[in-house]
Amino acid sequence: MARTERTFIAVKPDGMNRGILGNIISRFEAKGYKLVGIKTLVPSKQLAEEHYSALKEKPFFKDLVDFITSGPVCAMVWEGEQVVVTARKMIGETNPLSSAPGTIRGDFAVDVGRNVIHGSDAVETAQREISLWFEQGELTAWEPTSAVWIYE
Ligand code: IDP
Repeated sequence: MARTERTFIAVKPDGMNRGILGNIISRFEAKGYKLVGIKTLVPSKQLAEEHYSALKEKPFFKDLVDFITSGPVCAMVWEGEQVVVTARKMIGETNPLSSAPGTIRGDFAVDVGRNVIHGSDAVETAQREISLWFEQGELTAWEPTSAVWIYE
């Protein structure tokens, strides 16, 4: 069922250090999505390189891996109808200066290398990223009492 679609969201070290994790979580909660996994960690180089493996030929790959491993990341899994594409809309464009006000990057970031948040770009990518960052036992299946007020 589409309502059980899941996406992987990570608040990067810049977002953590700037104290905007709560604001970001609030946006996904207020939208009506369900948090099914959350943890903080400083990612290993191996995890970061695997996560961004599609970008390994890019000139900014080393800086990206150095940055994402430089401090805490809050890794999350959010669930709900069309959550992958909707989260990307809520996040904004890769370049924060191209991101509309009201989006997370539009509201909180300037530089592409400090764009505060990651969100999976497709359902298949989300599945790969979730299994990379989380063990099965770290995810919680639950039904919020608010579900009847969010889904018809
Ligand atoms: P996305 O995060 O919007 O999905 P991707 O193209 O997958 O964008 O790139 C992953 C991350 O790599 C971006 O969020 C950004 O932090 C960084 N990045 C992308 N393009 C550039 C660039 O041109 N210069 C520096 N960093 C970049």
